[in-house]
Amino acid sequence: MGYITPFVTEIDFASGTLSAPGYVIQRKLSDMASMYVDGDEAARILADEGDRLIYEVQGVELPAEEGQIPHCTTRITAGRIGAEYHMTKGHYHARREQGEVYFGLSGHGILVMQTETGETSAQEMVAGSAAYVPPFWAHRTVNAGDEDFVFFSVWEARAGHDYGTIERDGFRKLVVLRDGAPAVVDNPKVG
Ligand code: M6P
Ligand code: ZN
Repeated sequence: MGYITPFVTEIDFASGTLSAPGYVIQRKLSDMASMYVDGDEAARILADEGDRLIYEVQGVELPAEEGQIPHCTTRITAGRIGAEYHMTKGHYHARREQGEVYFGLSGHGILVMQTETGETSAQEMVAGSAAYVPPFWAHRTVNAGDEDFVFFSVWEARAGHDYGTIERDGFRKLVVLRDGAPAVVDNPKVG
């Protein structure tokens, strides 16, 4: 195993900014337009308003080896694509038996999860919420508020990200604005 000396990272809860990020990933609408149920509205926004930042991940860089514990923040901007709130791409772990922990730092989110056998779950997250993503559950976070939603994540280094299964199958549940409030509804495009 790689030898790592101890370190501390300072985190700004409002923005998710790390004092010394090992990497920063930005996902824009153009990176994930096809994941929103209203593809026409995603295309209209890209054409009329230009690209927009959906979320940013800042993490510490660690070797992808057994025993290492990667951790990062994610900041999802406020906004919607049609009725659907800004969200992450979402993924299964390549190693399905690996779980993950999320901790809310600021704002209001909904953690949407599902299994390959058809179970679904949607959990509210605010500052101070510790959410458990059990093994075998795909996970996507959604900003259900009107300010940035920021959370901290911790997982095992060999879990790996499987995006392809979600890109192919989608999530069964969407988070949309309905009657003036966020609502978790069935995805009409997933049977
Ligand atoms: C959380 C963790 C990360 C993940 C990030 C963004 O912070 O689960 O591993 O990268 O959310 O989600 P995604 O990778 O699905 O875009
Ligand atoms: Zn994960």
